[in-house]
Amino acid sequence: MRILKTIALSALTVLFINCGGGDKKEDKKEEVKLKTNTSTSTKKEDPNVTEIVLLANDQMQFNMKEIKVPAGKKVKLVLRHTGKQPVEVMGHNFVLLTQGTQMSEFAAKASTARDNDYIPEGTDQVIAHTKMIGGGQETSITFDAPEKGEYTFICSFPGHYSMMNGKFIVE
Ligand SMILES: [Cu+2]
Repeated sequence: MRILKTIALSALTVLFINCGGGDKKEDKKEEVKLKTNTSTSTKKEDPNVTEIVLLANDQMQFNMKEIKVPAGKKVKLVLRHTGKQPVEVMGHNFVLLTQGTQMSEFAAKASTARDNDYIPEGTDQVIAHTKMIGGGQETSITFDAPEKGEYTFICSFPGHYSMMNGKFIVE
């Protein structure tokens, strides 16, 4: 009897261990499934939205000097700060200016608007802008592409616009 019990117990133990192992495998499968789902959902593109990913770094640089988007559609602009510096030191944003706006004049006004995220209060010279972000952060805005033409985008953090500017072309 005692031997039988021991055998039964060890059989149970083996079963238990097997089950444990099996569960772990299941977990891994779940993880993979989740990852696959995420990637498929990001691939689902809205044909009416043009997505732009703009990078900014600790060297006061955007990775694009020119952004082209089609007219008559929405633009989703994702701004990603790939640096490490905090927002107070190396903050970046994306500000799209109306045509005819003097970049340097606007930047001078913006640099005094610290309490308003460096956007001049009540301005009519901004088509769209993101919030100011620091290293490792990401933000996005979605807006209607303005009418066909050439526009200027800048980062309005004090002292950044001369290096951080580019053309935004709607065609
Ligand atoms: Cu900046």
